[in-house]
Amino acid sequence: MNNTYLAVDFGGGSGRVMAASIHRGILKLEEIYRFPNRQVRMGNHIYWDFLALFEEMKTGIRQAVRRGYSVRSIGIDTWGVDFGLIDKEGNLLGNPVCYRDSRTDGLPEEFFDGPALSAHYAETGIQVMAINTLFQLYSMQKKGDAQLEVADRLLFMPDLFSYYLTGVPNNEYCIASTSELLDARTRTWNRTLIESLGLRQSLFGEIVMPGTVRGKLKKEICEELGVSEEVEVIAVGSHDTSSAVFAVPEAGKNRAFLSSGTWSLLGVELDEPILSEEARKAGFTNEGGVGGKIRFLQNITGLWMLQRLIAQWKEEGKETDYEYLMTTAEKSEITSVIDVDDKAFQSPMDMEAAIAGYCRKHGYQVPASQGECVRCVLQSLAQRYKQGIEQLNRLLPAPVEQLHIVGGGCRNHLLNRLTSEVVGIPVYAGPVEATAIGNILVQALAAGEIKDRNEIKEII
Ligand code: LFR
Repeated sequence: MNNTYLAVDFGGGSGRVMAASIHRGILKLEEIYRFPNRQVRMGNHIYWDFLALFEEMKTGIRQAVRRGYSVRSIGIDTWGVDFGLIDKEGNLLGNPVCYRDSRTDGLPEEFFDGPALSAHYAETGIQVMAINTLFQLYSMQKKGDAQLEVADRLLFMPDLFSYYLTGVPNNEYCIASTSELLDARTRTWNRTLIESLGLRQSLFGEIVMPGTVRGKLKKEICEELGVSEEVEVIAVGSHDTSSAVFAVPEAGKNRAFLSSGTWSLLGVELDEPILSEEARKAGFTNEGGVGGKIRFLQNITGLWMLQRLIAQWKEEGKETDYEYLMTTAEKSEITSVIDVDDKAFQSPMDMEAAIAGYCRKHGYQVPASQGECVRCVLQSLAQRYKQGIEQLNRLLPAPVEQLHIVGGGCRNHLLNRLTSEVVGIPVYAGPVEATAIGNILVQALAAGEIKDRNEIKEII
């Protein structure tokens, strides 16, 4: 199979390598390889296992080759904000730390006083969140982390994978925008902000736009993977959400997207950022999108809570069959609605206890069964989406008329139903593989195989 695009998509819970080709408006997509992405608690930190992930990516590419795919290009996307630092020789200085690590707790409050916050938002357009790169770097700087002293370049996760495939260090625009270190209007590094952090400007390199070439595969990588030396790594919307949003059909106006996975990203695509105080106060962020668009969205704690519950129940030897959990949740009559974005749910050791504790504290009915617990989480998410849409409607010139749910989470029929019951506008679900599709569309555009994303009529 000639002219295959490979999408390597790393999510917070798992990663996958997908192979795709396009023929007369039909996009054929095959999942080649899927692997877990585990967070490692070690010493005082939570890390990503970068080395294992890099090996898994190579395994996936090799398997695609073994299945007879002739690779044309590769696009890589990952979750946002996290990064690795490399030295002059290209050595990775330490495993990337996970954004759920507590090293940034309380730092936004320490870094900004009130008025500075508004000015900062007016420049970066990014919702201040402790997980963001800005605060991760601030925490390292405060502790005098030796890595910063010897670092030559900062590479976000997709940049890092791309670097070790090509040997070319660059920062892709969409992922860089999640750092809270870019200027939303000029779409380049906010050099003043970098200076105020006391960081060397040279850490932050060339910003490449989606659709451009990041680099060719290194010779030794080609040999290892069995691919031609002509294979290029293309800069896609390398923040997973930017790829997912790019896969949402464009037709029709006033359409909001909900990219549903570990996180729920709810918002709209705009041509220019909204940098007002109202937008900031409502918790909106202006992230960089493919094609120079802005993803104006809220970061909502998504299916993370459910993922943690299931992982925990598995360890405890309880029932974890998805259908069973959803059926019992459907029958459950608990009415408790929790604030899914509460800090208590960010990375508790025991998610079930965190939910019970929250309900007790607020005088809500405490879930007494697995079904009630799941129901409580899902209806809370649905309510949160409703609130997000109301907030969007207050900020946009015209109200949202449809909600388009994409990503793995759109397979959760109960959540879709609960959402459509409360939001009061038509809800459409799919595609599930939006991130991989968005990733591939950008590669196909770069190759000149399609002229715009609406050319794809069917996905198999
Ligand atoms: C989703 C996502 C979100 C981002 C979060 C943390 O996978 O990329 O967009 O806010 O992960 O990086």
